[in-house]
Amino acid sequence: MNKDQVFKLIEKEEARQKKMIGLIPSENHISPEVSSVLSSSLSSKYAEGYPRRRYYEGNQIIDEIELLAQERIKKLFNVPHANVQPYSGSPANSAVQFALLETGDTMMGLALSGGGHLTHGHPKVTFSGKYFNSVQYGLDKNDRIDFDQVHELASKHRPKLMIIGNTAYPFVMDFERFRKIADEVGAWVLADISHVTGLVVTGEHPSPVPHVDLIMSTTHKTFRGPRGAMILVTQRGLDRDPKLAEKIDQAVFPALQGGPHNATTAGIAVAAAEAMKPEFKKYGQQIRKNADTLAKALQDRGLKLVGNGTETHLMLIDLTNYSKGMGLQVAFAMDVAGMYANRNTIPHEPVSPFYPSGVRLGTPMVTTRGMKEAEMKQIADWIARVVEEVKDEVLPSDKTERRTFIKTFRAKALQNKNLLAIRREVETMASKYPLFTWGK
Ligand code: DSN
Repeated sequence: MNKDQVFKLIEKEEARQKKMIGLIPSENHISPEVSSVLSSSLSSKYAEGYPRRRYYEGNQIIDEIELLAQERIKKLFNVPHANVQPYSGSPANSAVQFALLETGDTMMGLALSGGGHLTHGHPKVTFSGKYFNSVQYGLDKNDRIDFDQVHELASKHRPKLMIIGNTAYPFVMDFERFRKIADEVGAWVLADISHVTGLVVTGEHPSPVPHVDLIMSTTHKTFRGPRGAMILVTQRGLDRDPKLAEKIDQAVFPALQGGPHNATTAGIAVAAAEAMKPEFKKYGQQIRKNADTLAKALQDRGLKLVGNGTETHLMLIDLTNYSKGMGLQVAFAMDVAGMYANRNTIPHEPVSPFYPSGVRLGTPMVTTRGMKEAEMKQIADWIARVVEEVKDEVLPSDKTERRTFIKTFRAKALQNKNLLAIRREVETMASKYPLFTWGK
């Protein structure tokens, strides 16, 4: 039988990933073991409910798998309860909010413009901004979380839930300081550590466990597992409300979800076992070394970084010294040149999320492939050459002219000889690295 067209497309996608360099901080390459679990017969089973409390028969083995995933995650993070069923980060954050808040209750989160997430209360367009009274905090003049503002807003609005978490904040999160403020107003604290979970496991980022009630994390970023999420309840959270774990479980199922994705659950169990290995510790350390090296090399080449650097796996190039709204042009040109990243707003974004002024970069994927400091310097050099190539492509201030400008810019960039020359160099280097390695 001829292979379905989808398989040909998968081969193409794998080839694309191999010959390009992935710099999106929220992506990673999974191990062959996680990958094999994801395409197993576990996908063929319904398992609504929780282990030993299912609504379908035939779940004896699925129960063992889910219990194994729970046990490994609890051990890894040293928490008394883990729910591994959320389909992804946004449903998991909604489950926490659903478990703790009533419609109209007040919650606080880091604004998107400061590197927070949509589900942390972004107004108008998200459930968290629509159904709850959302108060958003931001960054100080050094682009760090503005704890004075957090304190002021918390005292004024007395939120029931305070979220500390990020998607584009390059610095370490001070959970202890956040907790102290939350305690003054009696708020629950949720840490969304999706981006830094792998770094928390390896000790490269402080753990939120002693300071928060709940932790939410996706499992596919620095944790390097399948696309999914988990909600952890800490001892502190359980001490405050012995029913907290039960409330979380009920919010995930039946309140918000149906049957869990069993193959993903198994993938989380495998990823947790991988994260316990000494090699994973080295992986976390190398992510950080690579991030520091990439950040410094970019700055040496004259590029400006938000907050002047990074303390994690990610960094944001601030392109406003060239012109406002340059993120799309640079991210597109990088893609033409063989390196994929994403355009991103910068703190106090002067244009808009669609035409932002920054590009977000991260080192989890390149580190998984086995690249080290020397390769980071080379990548920084290529990025600087890309920026140089497109820096005069200024976004029109007239909104109606923007679409035509972008269309013309894209067509030109695809033919740009210098970008295509960089692409050949990138491909030569990238093709020497497998997608996944345990490193040396
Ligand atoms: N989409 C994720 C990221 O790129 O950071 C967050 O949900």
